[in-house]
Amino acid sequence: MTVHHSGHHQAYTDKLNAAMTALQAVDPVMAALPLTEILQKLPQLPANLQGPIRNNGGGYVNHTSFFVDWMAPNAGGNPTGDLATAIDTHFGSLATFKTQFSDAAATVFGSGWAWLVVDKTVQPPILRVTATSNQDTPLSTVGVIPILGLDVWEHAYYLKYQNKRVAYINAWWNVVNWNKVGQLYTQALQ
Ligand code: MN3
Repeated sequence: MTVHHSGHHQAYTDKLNAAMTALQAVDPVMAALPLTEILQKLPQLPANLQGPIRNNGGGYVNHTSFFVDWMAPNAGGNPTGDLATAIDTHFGSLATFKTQFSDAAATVFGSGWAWLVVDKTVQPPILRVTATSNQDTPLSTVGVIPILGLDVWEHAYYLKYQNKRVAYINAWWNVVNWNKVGQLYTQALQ
């Protein structure tokens, strides 16, 4: 976790800051928007900055949420309240959801993420599992709000789990901070 945070996450942050400085110089109006909005307007950015902001901006937002919100010591267990009800409604059961999510994480080819998102592009909103490649983020789609994500880049697990991604995924369920995920679920619906 220390290497992941102070090494990999920091590198995305530093490179994003450099790209934002470059954007500020050519399009200060765009550069003043929240990062999520900038990621939703990638095609409007200067061509030379689209890749750096997509990769490092995505890396920044994915890791910021991932580290700060979604894991906690002595966590795990089961979701409660409205989130638990919603998982049962949209997936049938918690076990089915966990299987779908774990499968999505295990089958990302190369580097990427698995996600539980609130999809507000349909009404009423639904919960669904999805995956992204590299540092692409669900937040780049207007109306799609990730409330839980799992980093399956090898940099997330190679020190402890070597090539055993599935063992890492299975262990990760023991540190999921369901209280926070429940709060994000409630916020996403507002
Ligand atoms: Mn990572």
